Amino acid sequence: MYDELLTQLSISKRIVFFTGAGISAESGIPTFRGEEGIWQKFRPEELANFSAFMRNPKLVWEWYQYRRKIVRDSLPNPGHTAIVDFEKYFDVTVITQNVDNLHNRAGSKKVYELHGNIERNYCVRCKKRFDYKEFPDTESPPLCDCGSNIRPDIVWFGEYLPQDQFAASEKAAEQSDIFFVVGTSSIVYPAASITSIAKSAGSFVVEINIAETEISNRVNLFLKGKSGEILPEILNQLKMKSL
Ligand code: BJW
Ligand code: ZN
Repeated sequence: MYDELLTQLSISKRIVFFTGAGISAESGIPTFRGEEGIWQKFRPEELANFSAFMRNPKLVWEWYQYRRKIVRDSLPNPGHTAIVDFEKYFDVTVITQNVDNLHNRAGSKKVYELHGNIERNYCVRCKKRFDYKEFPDTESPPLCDCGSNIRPDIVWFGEYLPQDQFAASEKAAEQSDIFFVVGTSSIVYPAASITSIAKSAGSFVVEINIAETEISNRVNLFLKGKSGEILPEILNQLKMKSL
């Protein structure tokens, strides 16, 4: 069923999985856009930028506490675990836009986080870092010793991505033999530009998504369906081939 892909895999060493909210949808974590997306209920301009946080820290903090609860009650799904299993055959890098920490919890070894991690916080002024477990039930945003608000370690709109994570992602994309784009609408920049870097460097780009996106007509292979079903299936076929 995936003959072309299996042939490519047989001559590949370095594989990148570039993931978005869709890979965690089957873990019960809502995506951002689309009919079931969280932006249908909550307005990004009120919640996902620094001025909104400074205007109404309580509202934004509460929203993240609510999201943290969903994440903590979720488990990695077969899509996340298939990516871990690919490590048995390839040098695997995960570049994720997700903040849910599920790739790390699944056991992936090399994970670059482009948009932060909901499990972490830091002080808006002195940048001291805090784990969310330090304030599990706090409804209002806690204050740092320096007197300033502590915020979630999430990259909001208009903010720069962590430079070390972005630079390492660009390098991994350039060096990849196969670049999987999994469960992302590919509309948020600069993260989405990583796919173009891979493509320009000659990587074989495979998109896995339940629906066509901005980039579907530019990839080498588009596989329509759930990542939690397609990724384990690719892995199964790979195992059969290498037996
Ligand atoms: C499945 C599936 C299944 C479902 N299996 N598939 C115009 C105005 C304002 C800003 C801009 C602008 N033009 C460009 C910008 C910049 C902006 C941007 O890109 N905006 C676009 C939306 C237009 N970017 C930024 O602001 C970035 N920073 C920046 O540019 O800095 C430079 C700068 C500095 C100073 C001044 C100005 C510029 C930062 C972007 C940070 C994004 N942050 C968020 C987090 C929000 C907060 C939170 O989490 O609480 O990151 S936004 C949100 O989108 C989140 C995600 O990581 C990101 C990407 O979303 P993703 O993962 O693709 O999810 P969805 O929902 O879009 O798609 C899910 C997909 O899965 C769908 O395709 C489904 O079909 C699929 N799917 N189930 C497989 N089972
Ligand atoms: Zn501080």
